[in-house]
Amino acid sequence: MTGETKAQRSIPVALTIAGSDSSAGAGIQADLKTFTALGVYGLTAVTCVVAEIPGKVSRIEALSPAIVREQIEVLARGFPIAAIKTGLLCSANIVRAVAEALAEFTRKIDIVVDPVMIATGGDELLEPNAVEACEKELFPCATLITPNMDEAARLLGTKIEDRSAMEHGARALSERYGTAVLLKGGHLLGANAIDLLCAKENITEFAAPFVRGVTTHGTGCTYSAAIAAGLARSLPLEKSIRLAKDFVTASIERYRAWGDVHALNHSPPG
Ligand code: PXL
Repeated sequence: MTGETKAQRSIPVALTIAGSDSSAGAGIQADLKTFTALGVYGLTAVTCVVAEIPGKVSRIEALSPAIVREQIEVLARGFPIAAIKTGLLCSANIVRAVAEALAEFTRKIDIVVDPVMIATGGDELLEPNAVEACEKELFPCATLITPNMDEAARLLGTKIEDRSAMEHGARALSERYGTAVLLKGGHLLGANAIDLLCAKENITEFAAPFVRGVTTHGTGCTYSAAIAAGLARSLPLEKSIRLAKDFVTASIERYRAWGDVHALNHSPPG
């Protein structure tokens, strides 16, 4: 027995609904490591299993929509879930099952939707007809959606090539889906990785030095999980994003390497 009090035992709970990445840099593995590092107890609802090594997806197998939904429903009955994130949902039927299961949480707890479509290595992860299901059924449940530039371009149907287009894009997506949008700029603007939050028509910028020469995947998963961890700890949205951005930047800077194989390092901050 440790000397922990009851209050110290009951840490905030966050749920990730995402795919399994066998290489453990992205997906539910990244989410769980992130939740743990940031002082949150992580629950998982697995949507699919991806056999991969960094940079190369070998095979994806989806689970049935029924088992995805059941994981969420039993967890919701058993735990005081304080925030949820979604990652790779794989198929339109899984998107619909998740949206149905999340309906009871909408506007009651924070839901961060990372609209994962394509892996960093370029492999398609989401079935094309699932994008429409996300737009119609899932995004309306979200507190925040976190597209990268490729995902935003796919949703908007136009390329985003400079900062003013980023701002325009973030506003357009926020208005269209009635939710806050964090548009992740990646290396678009040179030395800094700049993300723009559009929330209630206000734009806020989040910047960090762009870390070069590291071939990692899973930064998007880690970022959205870290935001959900902040929200689960009752931090405001902007503060959650700031801390999450610092955590992702540190995870890249402290990357693990085995020869040419690199992976994010999700150790606790500090
Ligand atoms: O980084 C996107 C991503 C999300 N989720 C899973 C993945 C990947 C990338 O490979 O495997 C499960």
